[in-house]
Amino acid sequence: MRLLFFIFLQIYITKGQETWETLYTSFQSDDQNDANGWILSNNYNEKIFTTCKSSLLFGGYNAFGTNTIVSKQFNMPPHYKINITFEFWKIDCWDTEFAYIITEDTFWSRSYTCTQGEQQCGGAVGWDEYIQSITFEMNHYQESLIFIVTTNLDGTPNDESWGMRGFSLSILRCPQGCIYCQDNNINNCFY
Ligand SMILES: [Ca+2]
Ligand SMILES: [Ca+2]
Repeated sequence: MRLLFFIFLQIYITKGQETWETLYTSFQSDDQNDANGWILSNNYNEKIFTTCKSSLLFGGYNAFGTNTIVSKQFNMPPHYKINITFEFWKIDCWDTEFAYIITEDTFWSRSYTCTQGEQQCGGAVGWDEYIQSITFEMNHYQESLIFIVTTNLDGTPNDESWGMRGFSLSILRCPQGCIYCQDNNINNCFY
């Protein structure tokens, strides 16, 4: 029994501690400077932010819709895992169209309908808003990371639109001094 305990202890020490570190956040408060560094194409009515109920959204009603693409590139310190969390807001009358989120090799999609969620903003009851919490956690080692959000909507932005809020990017860093790693074992480190 005692031997087993020491074996487990040894494994634990060798593995080291994994502590998530938040590298970047945006759209968590009402600071409109948070759009800096994001690349935005085909937004509507020159709108970048809108208010939905009491939340300020990046995009939203009459702002992000058909053909809107948002993306951001991140320069990354040496790391081996990433975690991205944010809220995708489906706004108004989607006709089972899809939201697409692309992060490196990961492709996420989900379709939404007109009445999904609850009335919060934009068109009235029956054209409802659905808040989807999304988390991606994946192995990632490269020095840069690209994150893209778009949809296949085809209507006007006062009929079907979207926004996002609460973006956060966290990493597990390589051991100190390491410039490339695929885990946190110092013996596997490249200097
Ligand atoms: Ca609505
Ligand atoms: Ca449509």
